[in-house]
Amino acid sequence: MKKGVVMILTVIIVLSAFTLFASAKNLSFGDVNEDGRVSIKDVIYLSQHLENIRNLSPQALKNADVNNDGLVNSVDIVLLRQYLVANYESLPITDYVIYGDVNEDGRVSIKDVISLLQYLENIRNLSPQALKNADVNNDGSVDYVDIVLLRQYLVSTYKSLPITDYVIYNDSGENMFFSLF
Ligand SMILES: [Ca+2]
Ligand SMILES: [Ca+2]
Ligand SMILES: [Ca+2]
Repeated sequence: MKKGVVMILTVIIVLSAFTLFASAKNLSFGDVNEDGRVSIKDVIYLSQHLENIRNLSPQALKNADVNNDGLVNSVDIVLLRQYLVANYESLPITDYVIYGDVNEDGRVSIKDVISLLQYLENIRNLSPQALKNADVNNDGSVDYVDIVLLRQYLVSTYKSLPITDYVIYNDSGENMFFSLF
């Protein structure tokens, strides 16, 4: 090989190695406190940021978007916690379900029952992620059975989600849901 060609190849290889390094640095999902690790400290930093008691650098904000959806919010905290207890193997986490979190605020509350009711009554649309979360019994469809089970979960009839072992003595769950109120 000619010396000139070798030189050009060397430059290309060095440059591509540098690019790899640079992009690796940009993809530090979960490393909110920028210490090069993903740990409980990152959950704390992210919580503090969302409570407006800590500012994050632009890089830290990118790292904090654990599900890579362009938003930094409570959902990222939920997923970061789950990652730390080894429910997920890698970051970012783009394929996930937070059962019951229909309004996508990272919590399961009465607000989710309301969002689901509005969806079932055709007065509100749900995102694809919200629809996954809304399938509380994990049967592939979002209907009144899910809202009955979600309501029961909130009054502690069930301890965890999804609820796959249950009995509802009504075909659709619709009458049962309205009888709960
Ligand atoms: Ca996010
Ligand atoms: Ca919620
Ligand atoms: Ca369902």
